[in-house]
Amino acid sequence: PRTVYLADYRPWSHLVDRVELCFRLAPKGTKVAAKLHMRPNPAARGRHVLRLDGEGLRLITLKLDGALLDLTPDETGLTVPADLLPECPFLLETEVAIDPETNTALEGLYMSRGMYCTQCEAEGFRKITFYPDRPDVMARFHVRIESDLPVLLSNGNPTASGEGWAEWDDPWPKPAYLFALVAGDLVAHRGGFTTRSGRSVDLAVWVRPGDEDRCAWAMDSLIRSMKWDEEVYGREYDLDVFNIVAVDDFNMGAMENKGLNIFNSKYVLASPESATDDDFARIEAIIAHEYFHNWTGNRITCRDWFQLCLKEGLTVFRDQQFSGDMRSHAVKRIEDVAVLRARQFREDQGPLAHPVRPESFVEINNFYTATVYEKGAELIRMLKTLVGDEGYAKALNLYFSRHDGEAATIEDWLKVFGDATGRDLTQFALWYSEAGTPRLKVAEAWQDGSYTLTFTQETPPSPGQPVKAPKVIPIAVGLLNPNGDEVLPTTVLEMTGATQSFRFDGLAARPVPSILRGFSAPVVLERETSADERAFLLAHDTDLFNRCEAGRSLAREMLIAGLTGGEDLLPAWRDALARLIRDDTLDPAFRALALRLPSEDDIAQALHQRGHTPDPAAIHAARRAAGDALAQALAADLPGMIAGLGAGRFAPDAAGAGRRALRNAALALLARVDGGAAAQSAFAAADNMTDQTGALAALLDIGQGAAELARFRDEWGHDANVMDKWLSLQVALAAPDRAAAQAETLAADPGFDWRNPNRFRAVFGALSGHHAGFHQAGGAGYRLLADWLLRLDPLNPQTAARLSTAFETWPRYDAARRDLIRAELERILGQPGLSRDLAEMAGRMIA
Ligand code: B3K
Ligand code: ZN
Repeated sequence: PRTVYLADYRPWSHLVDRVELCFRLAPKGTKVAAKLHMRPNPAARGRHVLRLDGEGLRLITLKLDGALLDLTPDETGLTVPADLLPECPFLLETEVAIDPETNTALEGLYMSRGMYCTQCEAEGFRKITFYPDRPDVMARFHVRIESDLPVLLSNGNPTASGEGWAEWDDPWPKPAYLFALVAGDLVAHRGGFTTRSGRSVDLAVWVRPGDEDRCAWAMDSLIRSMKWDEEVYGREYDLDVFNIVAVDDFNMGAMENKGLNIFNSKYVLASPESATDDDFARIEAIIAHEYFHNWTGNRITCRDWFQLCLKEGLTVFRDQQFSGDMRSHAVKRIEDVAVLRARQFREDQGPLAHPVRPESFVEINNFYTATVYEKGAELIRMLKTLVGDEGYAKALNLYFSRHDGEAATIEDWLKVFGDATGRDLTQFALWYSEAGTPRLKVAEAWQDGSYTLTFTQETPPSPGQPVKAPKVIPIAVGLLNPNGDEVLPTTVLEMTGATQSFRFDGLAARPVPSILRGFSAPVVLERETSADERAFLLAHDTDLFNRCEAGRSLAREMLIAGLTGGEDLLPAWRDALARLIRDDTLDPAFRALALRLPSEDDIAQALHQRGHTPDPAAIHAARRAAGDALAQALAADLPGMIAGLGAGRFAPDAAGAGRRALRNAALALLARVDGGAAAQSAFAAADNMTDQTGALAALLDIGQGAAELARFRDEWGHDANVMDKWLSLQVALAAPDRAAAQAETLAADPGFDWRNPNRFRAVFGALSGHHAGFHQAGGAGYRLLADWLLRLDPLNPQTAARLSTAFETWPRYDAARRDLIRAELERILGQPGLSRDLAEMAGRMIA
């Protein structure tokens, strides 16, 4: 397979002014007729052949300005020789046949339980018709759909419809990856929104009959997103309709097709009975994310796929801001950083590390990563910190006015910031081109009322990038007095050198520093300090993020010390945490987060960073022992706490969610000491999914819950998305030596539809997330995952490739485990007919 390089970018030979598409839908032999109104691209000087992408298309007719052409497509497309092409506008017409019924890859036009739908990003449109399938070719689309199905949707505004057909027109030029079509027997949950300039927009969430009572939250989230983008970014919606469709078979979360967002049904449908607080929060965030793409992604799109972070990093940042505004900024930040570390730091430290803007790929779908998305969002956050809120607002306004209707690059983006704020961003640009997570070391000096912080930065090598330059790092710092008063409020230090000192004068006593407040940069902070000081910050820091961070680092040091024969920090951690948990003045959501121990994978990551080889079984045991110790210390408080946080009517708001989170965390602790009695009654009494799964998890965690599992299945057996929780929990909470067997048993059930990505992820995503289970000595977890990846790959390469990242951490482990993983990766690579997706991933991991 061919490697594509950023350096090879050239504009396309032609421009497409208008596209007319006609679909005659059939499960087998859907006919797609396309009229492409084109002309030579003045930016691509000289005469060129016309190369159209196309995969798996049966060409029926091909006409140039009305005359039949006799050309034969190759495996990847169709070439019209230069001497046949006029040097003025012309019309190219094609008709092709495709079979949505047999499209199991869920890319292009496919079927999901009787409905037709599409997924074109990144390069799926070429599976629908011959076309220049690249984001810098933007065209206006008119679409006609012919089908007996009652609901026929596409992008833009509806223009006409009749018995068995409908037509749609999208006035906004767009790249092909934003094309969408849906046809099915669907019902709408309707709503409306009037934009601030007075455009009235018809909103609809389309679902299968029977699901319409679970759409209210998605609609509510959409309306709040539309309003927020007007108020905060000055961005208005630009069509008469906005449609969202829920689809059961979907490779990712959702897709921002112009005016017609298509969602994994898991991220649309919610009721208190069927969805947890986390589900509600995620639905809100994803609805917002896809809606925000209308400006950051659709109106301004990417010149090429290397610029993916231009739309994704920015849109993730925008959805994070939105969720923070809707809920709590501190809680949201703590959660986002936890995800960043668990997924992006992990990726950045392994064989799959790549820059936020990669420079080559084999399969672009493999680059929809935590680095592009989450680290991409961190870069926007840092830019905003560096130029200030006002500078950011100015830059964004300039971005929207300068690049509206264009396909832009990271250079364009940074130039906008330079022009709007006068700042030189040359050094900042390194964040986009260099992979790896910088390590930030801190040294302190105290003399005569002067306190000096000296920082040293170093970014470890990553594949293809042995040497890294110093980056500009915004370090938000505050200083506290020994009595807990803040003597220096949050101040942003700008580090640009490899080593740099900052002095604070006129202090009465040696302060306690609170460094990297709000996680002001995506770096690993390496600061050696005492457990006492961490406990002090956990009790006093005015920055809630760092307050939680103090608890997390205390727990991490405690676990690492225990595992490497260091000092026993368990009592210090346990007592500090117990004090915090009992503090009723603190937001329950915050306390629930502070209670969370670092995950086993995080501990393994930290051990590896410090030159130790992680032992998964020992990590598991140490983490459990710490939980047990905390449970014992709090045993007398827990029943009262649980009762005090109880019930009330369910509302999916942040306050209620925080109370339930703390209550369920307390329940899980109590289960460790009461044998599960409280969790059993909580399960029986639960009237919402958060409490139902919370209690079930508490029971499974102590090796109980068989009766509750059966009751859960009786109640929810009809709802596959809810049953995914049932599957995941059983794997995620299995004893380490049982996890692989548990996954295997669940997957062997004849009712288990492993072809559905949600099902596959529910079982095998949970297995790879079970650190001690997946890395069980002997390699049963590795073998099982590889077996199933090989089974899924021929049907759905994208999802198989994505789940293969379970193996990316192999360099951390002992020789035996490394050999076992390598053997599985080699077995995968040796599979005849392996997809380009999985081949690229396995190849990069083994290299
Ligand atoms: N842009 C899509 C992701 C497409 C993934 C293609 N493999 C969803 C999103 O980021 O909003
Ligand atoms: Zn996105």
